[in-house]
Amino acid sequence: MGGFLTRGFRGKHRPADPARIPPGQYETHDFPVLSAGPTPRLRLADWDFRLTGSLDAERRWTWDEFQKLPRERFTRDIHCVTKWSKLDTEWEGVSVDTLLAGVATKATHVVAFCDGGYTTNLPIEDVTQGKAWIVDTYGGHPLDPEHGGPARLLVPHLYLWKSAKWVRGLRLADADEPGFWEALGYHNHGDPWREERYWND
Ligand SMILES: Nc1nc2c(c(=O)[nH]1)N[C@H]1C(S)=C(S)[C@@H](COP(=O)(O)O)O[C@H]1N2
Ligand SMILES: [Mo]
Repeated sequence: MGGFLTRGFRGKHRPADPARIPPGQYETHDFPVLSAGPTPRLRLADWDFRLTGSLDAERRWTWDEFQKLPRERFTRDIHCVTKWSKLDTEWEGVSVDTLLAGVATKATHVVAFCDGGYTTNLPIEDVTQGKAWIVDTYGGHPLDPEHGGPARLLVPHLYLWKSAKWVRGLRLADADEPGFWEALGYHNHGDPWREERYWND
């Protein structure tokens, strides 16, 4: 009986700190899958990551080259526009800052492009200075294909539709242009703390 009484305090699911849940969101301990199409599958030998568009010269990393880049492990809260938030998710990957190091560009925006054709647009300030990564590891394991494996963009300070799954590169752009969901009515920016969910928010 003593165990029963103390279980609530020992349980692995602590109650959410309300200060960490953005307006209109609820906490979930699941990791829902939201994909606009089928999960693409490709061999790692066929994977590469590219920087294209408005820059001095295109950059390309094969999977093996990508694995040798400096990596970061970090824990962040993530927020989906469908209203779930998940706290303390653990990731590992390469900072977009690392990929852009030494690149000469006047780009103001990037468009992430993916296997399967999904795109999403972001101002360059939202993917630099420690705000975005190309991740291939979640919770200490290779990223599940349903969640974007082998690699996805992760931009945890914006709604999760900006975190493009199966990402294959970033196109540097001198002007903003809407990506897949942005063209269909999602907010162009997507800050969960400002509830930037849809066009008129
Ligand atoms: N390539 C690609 N990336 C994508 C999507 C998609 O359909 N295709 N869905 C986006 C949306 S709307 C959300 S909410 C998150 C969901 O990520 P999850 O399935 O890992 O929870 O992925 C985003 N990235
Ligand atoms: Mo979404």
